[in-house]
Amino acid sequence: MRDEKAATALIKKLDKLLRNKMTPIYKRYGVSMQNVLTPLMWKPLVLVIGNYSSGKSTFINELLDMPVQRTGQAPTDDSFTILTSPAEGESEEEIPGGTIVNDERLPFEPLRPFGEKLFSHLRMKKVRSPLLENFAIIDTPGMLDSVTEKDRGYDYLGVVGELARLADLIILMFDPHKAGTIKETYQAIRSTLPGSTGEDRVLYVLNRIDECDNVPDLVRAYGTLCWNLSQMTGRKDIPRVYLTFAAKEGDVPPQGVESWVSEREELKRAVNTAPTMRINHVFQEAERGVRELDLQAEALAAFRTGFGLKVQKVLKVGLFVSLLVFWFGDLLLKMTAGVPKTTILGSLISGVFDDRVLIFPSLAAMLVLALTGVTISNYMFPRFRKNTLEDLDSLIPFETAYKRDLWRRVRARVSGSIEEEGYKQLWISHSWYQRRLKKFLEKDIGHLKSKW
Ligand SMILES: Nc1nc2c(ncn2[C@@H]2O[C@H](COP(=O)(O)OP(=O)(O)OP(=O)(O)O)[C@@H](O)[C@H]2O)c(=O)[nH]1
Ligand SMILES: [Mg+2]
Repeated sequence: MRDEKAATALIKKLDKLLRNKMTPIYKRYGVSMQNVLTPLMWKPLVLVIGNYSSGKSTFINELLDMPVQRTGQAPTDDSFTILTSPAEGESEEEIPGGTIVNDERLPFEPLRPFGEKLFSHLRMKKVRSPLLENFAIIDTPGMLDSVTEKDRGYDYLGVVGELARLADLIILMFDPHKAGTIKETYQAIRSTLPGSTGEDRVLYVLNRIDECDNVPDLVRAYGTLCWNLSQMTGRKDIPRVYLTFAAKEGDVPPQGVESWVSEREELKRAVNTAPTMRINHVFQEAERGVRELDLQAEALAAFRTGFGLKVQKVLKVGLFVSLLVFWFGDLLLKMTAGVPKTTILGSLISGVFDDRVLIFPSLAAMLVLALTGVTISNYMFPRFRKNTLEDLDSLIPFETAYKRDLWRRVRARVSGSIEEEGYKQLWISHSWYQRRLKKFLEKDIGHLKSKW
């Protein structure tokens, strides 16, 4: 059954499953579950991003069929606006950024670290609209070029990245004037947009095509955009690009672009699929979170095994030397210093065994073993830790690009665990945790997914 009620019930189940089975493992690895749980909260999210004046707000107003957002030429809006419907009994209102990021019922807590400067550019508008009951839409300030981007006073791309992670559907809007001019910003966005797995959540739109002088002009703009997109996504294939324009009521579309009138409607229909996209997204996020943890466990397991192998070698030598010292140490001492009178071997050969001959060899052998231990903990381990940290990327093999992508996210966590709790990591059976995580992915999540 693929309706919204079923979707909500399934998401609740996933939330419960994650909390019940994953909490101890997240705790063990010192990772907050917030990242994996926040996308499960609240309602489906549609994020609209793109360069300034590309027509984002105009499109949203059209979608909602009311003039909610301000529109205008030149950069108009410098705020992130979350549009949603008021709950039953609530009235239409505007909520400031500071309140939004601190509201535990909303998934925007990850924006808190971006600080006051962002909060003054963040708000929620509760507007009565049937569409907004199904999902929330986030209108964003248009991208400027990468240089001016730095003047905003907060990390704009960081915020966009965080919202993109939360969003179930992302509309990336361009316009013909700027299809090729701000490549740098697009590239920066690339690193914040969801990894390759999330690209199906992005709808690419070339808007305002009515402003192209003629069809060749449009083809040129489309070509430029595609080229930039391929640079940005690293994909060889060209994603579908919706070619749209805002038709004013009663207006006859300019000659040449009539053939694309229906694309605007198609885009709107695609936006309406956000609630069903949400299920895929939510599962993707949950799986990714668990896979990240698995990768962290794999890396720490490799750290543990690598050190174990080194320790084994040194221990073997230490043990060998301590045996030598045990059997022959007293003999050597007798030959050089004249004491002790009776050696362990001499006592054995003579057949008159005296327990006291064991004292010196045992103490000496223990001293060698203790020295081996000190060498391992005071010299070998710090060195091994330092070398591992310096060459962290070769700790584990990366068979797939996906794994490398995940690694980028967990690298800092692994490095932190090794640096701060390196010793502790040696005593944890990471492979046991890995087995549990794999079982969770395959059995538990797999089973739940099959119900959709
Ligand atoms: N010709 C034409 N003009 C459009 C179209 N869409 C929007 N506009 C106009 O372009 C201007 C900018 O539109 P907005 O919707 O404010 O653009 P925006 O992307 O929200 O801009 P910022 O909020 O500043 O980033 C407005 O004057 C709109 O009326 C379109 O498809 N064709
Ligand atoms: Mg706008």
